[in-house]
Amino acid sequence: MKYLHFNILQKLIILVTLLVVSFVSIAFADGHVTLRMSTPASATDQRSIALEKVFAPAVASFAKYEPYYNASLIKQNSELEAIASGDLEMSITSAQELAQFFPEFSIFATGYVHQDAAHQVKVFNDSLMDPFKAMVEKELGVKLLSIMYLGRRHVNLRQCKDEVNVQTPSDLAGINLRMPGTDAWQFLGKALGANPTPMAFTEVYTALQTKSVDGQDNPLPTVVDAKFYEVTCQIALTSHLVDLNYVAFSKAVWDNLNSDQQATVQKAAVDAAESARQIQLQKEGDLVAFLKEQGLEIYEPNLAAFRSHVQKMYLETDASDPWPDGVLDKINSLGN
Ligand code: KDO
Repeated sequence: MKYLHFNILQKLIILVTLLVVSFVSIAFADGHVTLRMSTPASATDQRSIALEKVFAPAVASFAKYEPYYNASLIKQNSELEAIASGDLEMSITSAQELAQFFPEFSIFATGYVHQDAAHQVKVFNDSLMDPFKAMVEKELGVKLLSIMYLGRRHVNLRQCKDEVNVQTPSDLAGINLRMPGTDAWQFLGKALGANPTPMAFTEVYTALQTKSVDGQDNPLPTVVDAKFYEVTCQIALTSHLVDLNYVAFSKAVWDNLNSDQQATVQKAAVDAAESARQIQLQKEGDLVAFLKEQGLEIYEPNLAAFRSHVQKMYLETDASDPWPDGVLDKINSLGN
């Protein structure tokens, strides 16, 4: 009997081939690819609803959409690694998460850069995004299919206005403001004048309730969806970040779809984002009244003071060093 002898390189090639073949065949069981989507968002968040109602039915002839909410499959900020290693097919990711791998992405996570939902879409569809998208695809194996609108983030505190009256960044001195746990988020918290505390989204309600933080920042629809209004007293409408998430999709899965299926996935992601954006915008307008009825104090601080302080913090420190030349001007030129 003859035995086959392989050198280390040949063994590695065989192992990688086996892994890829088994991954692809698992992912394509029953002729349908399974698209596991993990997010810290709840099932009632508009982005989750749009993906279920718009994305999933559009791809149903060849893909089974399998959502996991409240970070129940993959913890917040680890989704991109999970897609890269084949443990996940989809996520709703942030520029702050991408900045962990590619510091240039922090430009899209910077306070007072995006002006509104329409500006975000223009920026995402402009050729300025091409090198950013190509880098993520090549180096992480993740495709950014569309841009979702999370909303304008505001400062939401446990303390009432008679205790903390937020007019300028100096009023946030010493305030323990929960921010998500990546560098780009923490820097934004500092730029607002607060003392940022890193924490996963799923822990925020309890942290507010037990007073282990003073506040958090999120758009109004999130404040309502996560019921933060039950454990806070005021919202200062700082609008410090017109927040976005990208629909992230596995490149390995994409490459195994035919061109019609790819076009269907692409369109479904854009349509889902558009549907969620319209509802989110409507909610942002409507929810002020609801939150006031719940007893929250809602007011606009000195926005010029916040904007100039935040912009100065980015431009006058090394936070803006990774931004490629000319991109900020290009983003600004696409706004009003
Ligand atoms: C949050 O952790 O505050 C945040 O709003 C950050 C977003 O990028 C996004 O991850 C979001 O949480 C989750 O989708 C939950 O809404």
